Amino acid sequence: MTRAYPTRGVNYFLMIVALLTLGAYGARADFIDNGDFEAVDSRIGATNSMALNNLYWWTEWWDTYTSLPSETGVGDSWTEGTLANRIEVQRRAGHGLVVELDTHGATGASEMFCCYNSSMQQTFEIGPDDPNVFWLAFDYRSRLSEWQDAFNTSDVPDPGQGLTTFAVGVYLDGQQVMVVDKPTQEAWQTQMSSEIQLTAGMHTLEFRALGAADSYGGLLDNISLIAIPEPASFALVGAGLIGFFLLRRRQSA
Ligand SMILES: [Ca+2]
Ligand SMILES: [Ca+2]
Ligand SMILES: [Ca+2]
Repeated sequence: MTRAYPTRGVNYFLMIVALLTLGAYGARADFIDNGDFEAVDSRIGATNSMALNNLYWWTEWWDTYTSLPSETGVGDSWTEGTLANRIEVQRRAGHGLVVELDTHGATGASEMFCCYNSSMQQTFEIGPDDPNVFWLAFDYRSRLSEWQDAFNTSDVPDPGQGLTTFAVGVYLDGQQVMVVDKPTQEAWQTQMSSEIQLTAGMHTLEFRALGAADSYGGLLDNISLIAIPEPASFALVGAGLIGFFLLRRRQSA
């Protein structure tokens, strides 16, 4: 009989933490849909006529699309943003599908259709009971080596002259909140915004290619908008943890 009590204590504790976590995150941890671009279907690309679910090294590993599917198939998909001109999807080692917004244009891969700084956006809703403070996080890397191979130079493009060709701008409701421009960052690196305040209602997150439009840009993956738990929730979890360990110490003593 005495052995049953600690086990039940642990279960109650886990249940309380789960409820607090759900409460803190408004029942979902991420407000962006298909941020890793792994939701695919048979839609056909505009440049290489490749189905999105058939981008592989042994076929054609990239194409451009006017929109990308959502995970559920309804709502919250990525669509062309204010700059339009297609969303370029590529398959990259270790990251599956990723996006590069310095894209080729419509049908035909000839130079006259290359290149456009394009953009993509997603509209999402913050509910009345959701948190209002967020971090935006996403993975980024540049294509410096590939750019150097293509242009037969060891230079970093546009050194010290504003933005390089690998720059990406991030906009919330049309306002720029981040610019990432790291030409020598060729290993994937997670970028993190400072705290972002968002009121309840509809919002638009947009990514745009900046710098020169030359088909080489910044690669993007794993975009997420993470709710920051409110201090009260942290305090409750902390109090629960302290109570739990005090209980355990007393029982083991
Ligand atoms: Ca991915
Ligand atoms: Ca570029
Ligand atoms: Ca490109």
